Amino acid sequence: KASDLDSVLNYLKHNQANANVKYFGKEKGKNVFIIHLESFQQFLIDYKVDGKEVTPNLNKFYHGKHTISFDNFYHQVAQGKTSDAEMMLENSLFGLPQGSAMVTYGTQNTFQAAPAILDQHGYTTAAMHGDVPSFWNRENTYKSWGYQYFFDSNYFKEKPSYSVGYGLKDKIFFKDAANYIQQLPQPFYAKLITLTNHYPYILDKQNQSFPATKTGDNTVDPYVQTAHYLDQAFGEFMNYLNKIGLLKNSIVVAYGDHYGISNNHRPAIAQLLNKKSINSYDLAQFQKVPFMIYGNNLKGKIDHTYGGEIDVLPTILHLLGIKDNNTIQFGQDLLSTNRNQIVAFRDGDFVTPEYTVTGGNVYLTKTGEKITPNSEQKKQIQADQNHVNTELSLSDRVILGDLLRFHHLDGFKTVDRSQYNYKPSAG
Ligand code: GP9
Ligand code: MN
Repeated sequence: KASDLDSVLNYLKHNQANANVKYFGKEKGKNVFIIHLESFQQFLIDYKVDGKEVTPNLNKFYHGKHTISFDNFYHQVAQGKTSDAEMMLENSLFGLPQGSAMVTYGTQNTFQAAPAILDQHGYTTAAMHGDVPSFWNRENTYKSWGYQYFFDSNYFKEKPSYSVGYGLKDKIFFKDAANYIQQLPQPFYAKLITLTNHYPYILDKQNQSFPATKTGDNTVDPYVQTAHYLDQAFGEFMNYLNKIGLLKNSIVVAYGDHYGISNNHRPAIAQLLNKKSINSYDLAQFQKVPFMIYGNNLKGKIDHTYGGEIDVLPTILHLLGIKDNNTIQFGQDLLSTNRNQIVAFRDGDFVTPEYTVTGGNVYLTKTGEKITPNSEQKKQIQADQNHVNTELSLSDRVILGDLLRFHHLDGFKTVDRSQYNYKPSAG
């Protein structure tokens, strides 16, 4: 019922971070690229194998003169993996504890998603991905989110040699996507979801230009090879954007959606990180993914704030100078100066600048030291835990109860799904 929304609104009233005046509207009117780096973890940044950088292009981007990069940014996905990341990034709502919210609720629910918000601010909106449109129920969910265009695998050239692992190779994907992008009226919001760096990290011989790691774990060792390939594809795409003059009037947001190496591979992870063994603190750290925003009005830096995927939407909207008109967002602008910096994992564990609470243990985040909290620490940790539990359960309530259908706003028009059709026209 409509009144269920009250507790959500009340919570958000007390948990929203102010925009930072230094950044609000700094990139107003720019095109927006969201580059979804499949299974890309933070540890890959500046990582070397045999003395060679795995991802030289992303490293350059990460450290760029006009890139704000975050080094305490965590993925927050559960079983919905990519789809959970998409849900958080574009709605600032958490995925569900089980299954995929896009699959179960994407077709029916009302949303206040990034594409719809930006559409209503004059943006053209498009999602691009080299997999079939039914995967994660994107073909329906994207309509509910207000995407004007969805260029799925039907829009990309097909040839057996163009595909590896899950689908279209990233280099071909970016090349073909560029053709569609050039036809989009500006300003546009374009999301490109990559694919090649996906478990089990298969790459054809001709594209293997990087040595595998040598942990002896077969599902881990080729990870750096597909990551290297993704990096090359990203580099080519950025060069192209620069060459055709699109880069200077765009912001480029690049992020890793979730881990590529799961917690089942502790011995291999230990070897990769050059550690004797791995505990649950290390595994929590290992859930960091890169989050980077390029914009030529931004002064590059590494920002150490603690945050995660839930925080992306308010961050981007504020950079674009868009007041969100009180759409429901559980995240906090990463550039705000009054953030709470409590990063919730979907299972209720969490990380703050002080404490990492995971698997029933408490660690000091800065040192990794395991502690038995004293009464004062206990109080703080309990308060943080309550915050995490509340935000997760309220976000779930929004999705499970389809509460956004009751949330009418002056500045936001509800999306009419029937207006969208992503089928390529015949011929
Ligand atoms: C499939 C791709 C992979 O289209 O996005 O999803 P994942 O397995 O990473 O959730
Ligand atoms: Mn994924």
